[in-house]
Amino acid sequence: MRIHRLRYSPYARKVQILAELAGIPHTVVDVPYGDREALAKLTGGYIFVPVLELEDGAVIMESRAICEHLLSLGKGSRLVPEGLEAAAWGYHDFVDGPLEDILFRLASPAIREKWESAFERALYVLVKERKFGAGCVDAWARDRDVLIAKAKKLLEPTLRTLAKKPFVLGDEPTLADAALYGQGAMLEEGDPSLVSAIAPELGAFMRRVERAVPAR
Ligand SMILES: N[C@@H](CCC(=O)N[C@@H](CS)C(=O)NCC(=O)O)C(=O)O
Repeated sequence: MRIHRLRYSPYARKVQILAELAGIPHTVVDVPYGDREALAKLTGGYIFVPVLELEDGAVIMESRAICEHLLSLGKGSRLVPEGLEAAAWGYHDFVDGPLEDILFRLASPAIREKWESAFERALYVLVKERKFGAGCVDAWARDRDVLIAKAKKLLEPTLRTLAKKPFVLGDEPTLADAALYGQGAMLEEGDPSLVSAIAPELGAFMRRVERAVPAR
């Protein structure tokens, strides 16, 4: 099984940590941002990440569908405990929706600077500006403090839970933690100081999730 990803993608990092937490053997393929020829050939034209490539050559696109597949394998089912389905998927959807909507804006100016080539930086900005309007990445850089305040507000209940429990739904990691981890990984990929600017506890949570990955 191969997970095709961009390092900064919160959805890709979510499915990667989910596979790791579930103990599902896999290889990570880093897609060059400016050259997605192989990915397009593999998928028949879909050039977003993550993409999960199965042993038989089948591909699964869309991170939610990839999570569903991973959860159906091996120890995956433990990551959505019986009776907590609504909480686990509901939190997952909150993270991938409203939370991501704030955090990707916060991370984007720093991620732009991380691309190696001028072409990749330009492509990254083009993709964002086509959707959010001219100058949006620069505007998000200026709005950093406002975005951090919004992120703090959205994460307030999560942080209250994490002050009492190691993971979002209690004592063991679940799909909910994988989703939140993916967002933290995106922020750290851009600028690690963003995580502590939102809350130092978030960084501690990230390391706790990594330590929860079973040894191979
Ligand atoms: N709904 C999709 C979203 C996938 C998506 O938007 N991926 C982004 C990275 S987070 C991407 O591939 N962007 C490519 C680009 O910016 O050109 C999922 O959950 O997998």
